[in-house]
Amino acid sequence: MGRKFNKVSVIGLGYIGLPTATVLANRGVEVVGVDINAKAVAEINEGRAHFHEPDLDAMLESVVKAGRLRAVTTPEASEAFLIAVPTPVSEDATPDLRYVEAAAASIALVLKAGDLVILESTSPVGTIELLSHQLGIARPDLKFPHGFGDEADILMAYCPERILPGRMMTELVENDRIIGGLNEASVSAAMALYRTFVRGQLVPTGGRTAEMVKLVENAFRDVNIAFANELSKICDHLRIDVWEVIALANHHPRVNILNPGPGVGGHCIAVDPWFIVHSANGLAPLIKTAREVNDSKPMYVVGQVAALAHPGSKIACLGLAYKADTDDLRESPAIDVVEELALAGYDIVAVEPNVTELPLRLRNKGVQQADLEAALEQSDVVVLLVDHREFKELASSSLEGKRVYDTRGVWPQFRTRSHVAPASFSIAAE
Ligand code: SAJ
Repeated sequence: MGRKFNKVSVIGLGYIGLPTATVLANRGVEVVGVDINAKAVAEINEGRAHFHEPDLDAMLESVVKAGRLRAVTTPEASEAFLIAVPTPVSEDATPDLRYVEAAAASIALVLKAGDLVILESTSPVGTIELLSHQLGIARPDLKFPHGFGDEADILMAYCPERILPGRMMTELVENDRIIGGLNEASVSAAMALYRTFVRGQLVPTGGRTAEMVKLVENAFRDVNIAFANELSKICDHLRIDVWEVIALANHHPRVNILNPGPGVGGHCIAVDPWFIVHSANGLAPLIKTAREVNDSKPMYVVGQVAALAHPGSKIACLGLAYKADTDDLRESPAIDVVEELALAGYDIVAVEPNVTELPLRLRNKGVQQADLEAALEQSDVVVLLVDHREFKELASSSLEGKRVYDTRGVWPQFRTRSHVAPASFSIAAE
């Protein structure tokens, strides 16, 4: 069975920490959630999440009501500390570890022999060892794994989260987890903690390997999406329907190409590959190029829309979120496209059914917000940026007479349909 944890603190109550704290509490553990955001803490203590995630609210309300989860702004003594804070990337693509370091500094004061410290945040290789050093300096009275190995009295592990926004409450329980300990005792303690709520397999390894595995998973997806985005440009040039090409190629038993879109957003896939590039000393040209291909896609979309529009066109931009059926606008390529079109002087109306107010950077550029029907009525050009359910279900008659650019391939009637080469195309062309 392994060790039993009665009280666990989760440091960082964001997109990963809050669902994890909730699921742990739902398994009967006393959970203390810690966050520096007092407003989020207050909302959580009323049983409400400060962001939308399917099925989170009901479970959160029940564990808060039952007194098994409470949120605070300062850490208190616990048996385990699970750190799930943001690890952004700076302007120059270097990892920014300030939140992880601040979280470690805040728990240092309440640590005691026998405690388990787990880092879940996506981090550059070497971060969990760095934390061990940092904590060792803050608490010279305790033995940490970097200096004492199996003799350490604080246990430390890196256990990356890998849940998909929109499916978090299911994936938290069902997904396999990588458990990367700094010594054997850390691995077995972390395995015991995750076993309280994970039904998937728990796979033990070392801390550095676990850190690399997490980065590799997201870099793999980024490279695959970059491949699809590059294909979409090539197919536009050759006037072939890229979605048909991909669907047909995927009939091959060993081919599985992802989907092109307006670019890659969110706080993970658009960020994490840079951690590899930064640490790879020039050995990651493919991963770096994939990032650049995906980052350049919004401007390509702007160019394609400009080719469809006239100088006075009113353009309806459908969707601002970073992906379908979410209200999450972080690093959204759709917002970049809308902003650039507004800067180019077009009259833009944006439709985002999942948010009530446009981001400031769009309001400042004169972008208007409307519901779907009103936006379509006013516009002569329609750009689909996010494959939200509402847009996929739109009747084709609503788009009659419009010039349409669909970045997600959800409206088959607007895909390229050419069985012959365009007049401008020659086999010898570059
Ligand atoms: N996208 C495409 N084409 C696709 C798939 C995605 O353009 O075929 C775009 C999306 O529209 C979005 C971006 O990529 O802008 C990322 O979306 P996503 O659904 O691929 O991933 P995230 O960022 O929501 O979550 C990822 C997941 N990682 C992997 O699937 C390897 C998730 O499991 C991780 O837990 C999460 O990153 C994370 O936190 O690291």
